[in-house]
Amino acid sequence: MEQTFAIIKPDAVADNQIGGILAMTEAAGFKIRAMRMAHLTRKQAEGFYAVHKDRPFFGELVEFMSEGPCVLLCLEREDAVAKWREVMGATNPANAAEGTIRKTFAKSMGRNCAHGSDSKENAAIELAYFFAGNSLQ
Ligand code: IDP
Ligand code: MG
Repeated sequence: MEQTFAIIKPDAVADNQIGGILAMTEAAGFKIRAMRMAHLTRKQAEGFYAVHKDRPFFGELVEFMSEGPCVLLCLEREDAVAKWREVMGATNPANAAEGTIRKTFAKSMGRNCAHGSDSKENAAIELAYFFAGNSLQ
């Protein structure tokens, strides 16, 4: 069974959308294998999104991801990485398909309510970044 890493981002937590997003997650066949709330420091957000450090939106992204608490998740199902990207929808909610999490809850390209790993390799790296030593993995 495959695992992926997901975040319910600070915009969705602030807007009381944790339950709605988790309901859609479970309805899509994911098992929640690990979950905790965290208020990321700027350093943690910078480290997590280091791949984007040269992009023009990096400062805004780090600011957003550390503005309030988020929910960190280890999700499991068959084909979890690709399936979570599908259930989450496109980065820009304006382009996300009907019924996806981002279409349902996200407000903008930047404040887009959820994160999902983009490959199995990155899922392993991201899970280790936030759930190192967790026995549920
Ligand atoms: P993804 O989250 O769908 O994988 P990425 O391209 O990896 O999208 O971008 C990471 C995050 O950076 C996005 O989820 C979004 O929060 C933010 N982001 C991406 N592009 C922009 C942009 O053009 N303006 C502002 N924020 C952006
Ligand atoms: Mg990405």
